[in-house]
Amino acid sequence: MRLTSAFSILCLSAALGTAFAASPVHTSGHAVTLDLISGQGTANGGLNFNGGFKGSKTFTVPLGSVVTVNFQNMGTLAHSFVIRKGGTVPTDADATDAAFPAAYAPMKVEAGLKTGMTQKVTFKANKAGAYYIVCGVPGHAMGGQYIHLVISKTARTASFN
Ligand SMILES: [Cu+2]
Repeated sequence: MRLTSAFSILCLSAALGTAFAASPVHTSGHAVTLDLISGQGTANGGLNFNGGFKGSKTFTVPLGSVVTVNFQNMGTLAHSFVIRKGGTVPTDADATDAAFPAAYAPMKVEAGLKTGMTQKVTFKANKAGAYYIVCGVPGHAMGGQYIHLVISKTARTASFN
């Protein structure tokens, strides 16, 4: 019973934390949502995801998660995203680079989404490893618009750091 109570308090704290800190990740069983925001603020001249660029931020999700990406472009330029395999620093990305079916947006990755537009995609994170989230608008990856995504065998909840 004590464990159950502690867990309830943790969950309440997590819920409150989400409300106040606007965490971009949420985990509910195997379902994970990532609020991926391009052009959030002026970091790297707007060529960023959630304020991160050149790999300075990392989303982590548990292996086996069904990941829904709520993508929103808050920047002044058009942006897109592709989840592609980690390794060599990405210099570009298009839909054919996607590491999982549907792990990109919009359909015309190179054109991107205009300011204020949103798109939701869902994919199954069924291969553990290191990935990049990269903007596919020409020049943006070269300019540093990429962050990390880790699909983890050990993580129990999604996180953003
Ligand atoms: Cu971009």
